[in-house]
Amino acid sequence: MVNQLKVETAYNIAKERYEEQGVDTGKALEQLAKIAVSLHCWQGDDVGGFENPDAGLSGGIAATGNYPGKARNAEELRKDLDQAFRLIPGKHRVNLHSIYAETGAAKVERNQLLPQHFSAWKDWAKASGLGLDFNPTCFSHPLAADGFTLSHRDPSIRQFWIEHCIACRKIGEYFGRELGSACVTNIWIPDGYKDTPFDRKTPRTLLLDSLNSILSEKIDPRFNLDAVEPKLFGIGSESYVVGSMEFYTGYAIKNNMMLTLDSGHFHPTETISDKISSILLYIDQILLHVSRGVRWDSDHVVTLNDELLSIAQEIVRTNEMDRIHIGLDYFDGSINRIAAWTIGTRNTLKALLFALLEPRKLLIQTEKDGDLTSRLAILEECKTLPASAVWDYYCMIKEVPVGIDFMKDIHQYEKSEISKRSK
Ligand code: RNT
Ligand code: ZN
Repeated sequence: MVNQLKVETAYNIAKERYEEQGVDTGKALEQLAKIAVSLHCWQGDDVGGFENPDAGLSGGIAATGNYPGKARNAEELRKDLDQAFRLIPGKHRVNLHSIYAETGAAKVERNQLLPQHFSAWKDWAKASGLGLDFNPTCFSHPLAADGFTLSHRDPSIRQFWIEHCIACRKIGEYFGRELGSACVTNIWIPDGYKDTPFDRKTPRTLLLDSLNSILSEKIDPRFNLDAVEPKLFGIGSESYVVGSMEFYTGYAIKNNMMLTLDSGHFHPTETISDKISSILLYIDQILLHVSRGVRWDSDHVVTLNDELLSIAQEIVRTNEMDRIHIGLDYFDGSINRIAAWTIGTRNTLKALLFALLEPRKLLIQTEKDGDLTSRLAILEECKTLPASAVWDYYCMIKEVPVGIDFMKDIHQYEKSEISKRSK
């Protein structure tokens, strides 16, 4: 166990160091406590869902690894999320996909899904004080088998997915109304071609049409907020993705809705951090899917790397925290899945804290004065200020494990719960 007195002593020294820079660590912690991160339920079972345990994952995304003991049903998944939340400081949200419906013994088609199929999730969220977010699942389904959904050339297949997305918006509305916190319902589709298409325009025209049908019914934004998520390429859609960045940016601006920026969805050297300040000039709110791309995969566990720090800095420096929704989106089946949630979420919060500890006033003034030498010097010094002491203290006061101690709880849970699950 980490010694509490040591954590406090280190914090007090750090507090003084930050004060010298004009930074109030107490205020930074207050601000951090207000930020909710939406944990993606799908890390808990490798994007499997409960519709059909034997159906594979499709849509150009892949979860690899066979770490034992993944959640086999909603109860286990909620139990695992509860465990992760015991290790993550603050109050957060959970992001669900439609394949996590609980339909009992009945087979319910995706276009027939109703709020009642998510009432257990809602009850659980309510009891734990969590907000919920939602996603239509336009993949891992026979009608998505050829790689097209909302932009399919067959009108009946397109209609099925339109109806699915409409059903999902209503479920989002139900979550928002029941939980008193707007649900973000995010549409991502895998549609695209492996090889160079001749006609890039037709599928985009069809997608535009489908989105118009899905969104034609207005829903109170206090309950449901709609988002669309672009992507550059997927596995099997390397040459062309219908829902590209330009397509959805245009759509979101024109239709006054949210744009989702997934950090794994761009060219390997292209970052989402630099997009935030521009997009916020034209779009009211954005949803982030914080992830980590590695070569062709867009969904590795989030680590405390330069891009995560830059994303957090942009969220804080733009001073638009209320307009930026932060969600996570990665899936790793090769490690303990609760640890994957915990590590990625703690990293995201840590990065936000580091950004909140920047000497904002000083840097704004320095930049205004045109003193670019000092700006560089200050930014570099900031990197090694004792932010970790502030983080440890935050974990302590939020009553979650300090430092690597969280792994003890993970090992314990592994023994008492996960190891007992058979395949
Ligand atoms: C896929 C998108 C999408 C999915 C989830 C499961 O590249 O990022 O957000 O990861 O919907
Ligand atoms: Zn995503």
